[in-house]
Amino acid sequence: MYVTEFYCFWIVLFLSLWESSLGQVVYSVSEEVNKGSVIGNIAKDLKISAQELESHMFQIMPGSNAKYFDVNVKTGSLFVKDRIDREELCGNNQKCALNLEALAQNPHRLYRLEIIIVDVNDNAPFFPDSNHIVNVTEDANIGDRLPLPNAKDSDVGSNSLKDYKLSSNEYFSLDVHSGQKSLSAELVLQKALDREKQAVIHLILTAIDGGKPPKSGTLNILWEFINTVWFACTAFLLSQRRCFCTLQDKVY
Ligand SMILES: [Ca+2]
Ligand SMILES: [Ca+2]
Ligand SMILES: [Ca+2]
Repeated sequence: MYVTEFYCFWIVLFLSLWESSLGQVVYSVSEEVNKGSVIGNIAKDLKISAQELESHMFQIMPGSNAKYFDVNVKTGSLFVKDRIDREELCGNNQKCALNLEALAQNPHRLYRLEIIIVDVNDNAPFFPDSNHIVNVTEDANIGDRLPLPNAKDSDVGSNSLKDYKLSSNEYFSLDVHSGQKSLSAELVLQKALDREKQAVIHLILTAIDGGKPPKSGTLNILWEFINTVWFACTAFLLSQRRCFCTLQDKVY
């Protein structure tokens, strides 16, 4: 049978059987389970015997989701036959459900199955870049805020990004904001900066998800001071195409 004829056969059969479909059976299975994992016993749930499954040539109908599941007609077990990656199938959608049709013949019966894919915490939060360099003058005021890059987490619900933590330091506190779809963080200056005392400040921002156990990702934040005189001279150079200054800190 040619491929097009094969699919036409199934489409016609599907349409003719739609009215005789027998409700829907709902299962759930965690993503990333091993191939061969049993989701449920379809014979028991459809209230038919395993022997009838075999004699009525019970089978999962072809379709985009059929590659993930199969039925053992000798036992009635509905099992996983390919890797199920919730993130690939459903992205950020909170609900992830795959629909299947199963067919028994002589007499023809169509069964609809819904398989809910349960998220597992298989992704750690991550930042787009692992390093973040901040250039700042030491004239920054206490209370000044600096937004930080947002972390992302491909999981959903409680397995997604839940909090940020900042490494212990004497200059900055962390202010975390919860939006509808994202969690962001800002550094807030708590103590006057002094380049002579500490030329470089290295902080680590950790993004943590709500999984059990939680996963995390880190961002290295490096503060580098811009000399205020050099900063002013650079501006002058750009506008006047000339600059006469020395690189002395805080000289006006
Ligand atoms: Ca996954
Ligand atoms: Ca996660
Ligand atoms: Ca996941």
